[in-house]
Amino acid sequence: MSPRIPVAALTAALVLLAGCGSTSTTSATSAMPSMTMSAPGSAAAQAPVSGNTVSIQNFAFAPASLAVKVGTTVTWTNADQDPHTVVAKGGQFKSGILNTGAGYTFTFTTAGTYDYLCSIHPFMIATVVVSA
Ligand code: CU1
Repeated sequence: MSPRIPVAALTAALVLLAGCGSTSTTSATSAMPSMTMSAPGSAAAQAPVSGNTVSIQNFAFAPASLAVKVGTTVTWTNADQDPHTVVAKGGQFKSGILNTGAGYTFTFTTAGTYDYLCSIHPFMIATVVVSA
């Protein structure tokens, strides 16, 4: 059994959303996706892919699990027509809103597993695995 996404993290993201956009307030409270994350092949279940770029496309991060060495600068690029963000669940990094074609970079200086999501679409989850 792999650990599931903490509901608290999703809730926090939804609360953040509600704070900056009144239109989503009602849906945020009524549409808690607590037990609906059983889609086949969740982000955590996929084998990490080596590289230093992540594409944001079709409301997903690709690869969903990226493997890098300490010191690697990872670049995310939004290839969708909709804006997205890149936000570490643990707070280690946080992009602004990335419109179509916009990018964000972060250099990983500490080994570890970094779960992140798009704060606009909290169902968009992915992981960067940083090794020494
Ligand atoms: Cu998004």
